[in-house]
Amino acid sequence: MTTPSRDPSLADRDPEIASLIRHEDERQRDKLRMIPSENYASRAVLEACGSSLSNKYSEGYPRKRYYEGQQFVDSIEELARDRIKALFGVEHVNVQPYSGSPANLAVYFAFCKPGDTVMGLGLPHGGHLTHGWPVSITGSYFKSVPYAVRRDDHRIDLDDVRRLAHEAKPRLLFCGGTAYPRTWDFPAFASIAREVGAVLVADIAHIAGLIAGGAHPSPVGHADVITSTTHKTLRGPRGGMILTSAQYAAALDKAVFPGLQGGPHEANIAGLAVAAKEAATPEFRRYAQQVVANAKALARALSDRGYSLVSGGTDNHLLLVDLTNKSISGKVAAKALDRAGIELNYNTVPYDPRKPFDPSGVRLGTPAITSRGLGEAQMEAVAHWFDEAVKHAADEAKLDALAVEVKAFLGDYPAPGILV
Ligand code: DSN
Repeated sequence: MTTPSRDPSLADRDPEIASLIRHEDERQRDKLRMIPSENYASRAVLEACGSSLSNKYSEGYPRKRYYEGQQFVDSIEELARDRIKALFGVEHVNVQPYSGSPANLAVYFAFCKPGDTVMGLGLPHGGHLTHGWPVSITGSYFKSVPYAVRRDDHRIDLDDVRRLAHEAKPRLLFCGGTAYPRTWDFPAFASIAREVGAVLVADIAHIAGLIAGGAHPSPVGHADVITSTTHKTLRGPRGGMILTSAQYAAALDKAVFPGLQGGPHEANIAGLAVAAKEAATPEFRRYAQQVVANAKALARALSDRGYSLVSGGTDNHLLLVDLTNKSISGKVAAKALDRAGIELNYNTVPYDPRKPFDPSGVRLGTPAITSRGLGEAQMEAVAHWFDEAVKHAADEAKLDALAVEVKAFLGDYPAPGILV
């Protein structure tokens, strides 16, 4: 269909890109999307992100901008801030970070000088690059003292965190990660941070939606600063945010702008406002609980099929499967699973003898499939397809047949925001 104006539609202007986006829509419709950091944003969120707000510069903060024309942008950013503040129960929020990594960098800029010591869960144990891992700027410009999970049960050893913190006296202590399937003990981290005079930063990127929905304890009242992305379990647009108390508000705002960034992406901030409104509903609370219930059901179903789960299971939305006993590498399994219609990522497991580019494990989670309405009863089928794909990883015809089954099954579970 053509747009009757001098401003053609995407399909008319650039059929190549329009077609690639349509294929991506279909891919997201037809697959079990199980990368635990991904989700489906609602149609309402996506509409806000694709709006005229993308045309607007608004350097500064609401009512204190460096450009004119902020009559509506100011109200949008204020709504986003107010809704996030109410959702998490915090005094201050900055919704301008472009994503989680810039949000974390702003925290370094607000509190540290190059060379200061920082502590976070090591990347191979489930932490994040920006918590001081050597290949990141945070591990190059700061002295990083990572902590680990225990070898036997894969849980964070808080006695060891305390011992390391007393030795290293970090300026920042990070808790939170990308591949830790267990509950974060925020009060315990807060007491360690207090003992050594560190600023406690809770990076809740993966679990923000679970916290908003009451399915994971909140760091509010324990962490000095909370950073997050907005597009994972929270189901917002791509973006980042920093939550804190009035005490640190000015320093963190200054670190984001003008410290690190110029103009904020107001279209995504509008999308975040919409997501925060959605996340304040009883329906979202049920969603968050269901994400965890599904992950636990899937953990049981995979364990029953002989899969070895890091830490023995999950308390949250994600599972880390060590495939060593199945004699297949994480990368080979991930590629076979993708062909079979199950999208996840290969991942190191703690103390992995293999290299990160071809590690021993895969990481998967339930946020996106729960957004489509799958429940605990459907996790048996998901585990069955997972198992079949791993067992027949070298059989392309079998993998293709599984993908057909997965697609047919998903026909009963419409994907939010996907209009094809
Ligand atoms: N890329 C994110 C994840 O997949 O967990 C972390 O930044």
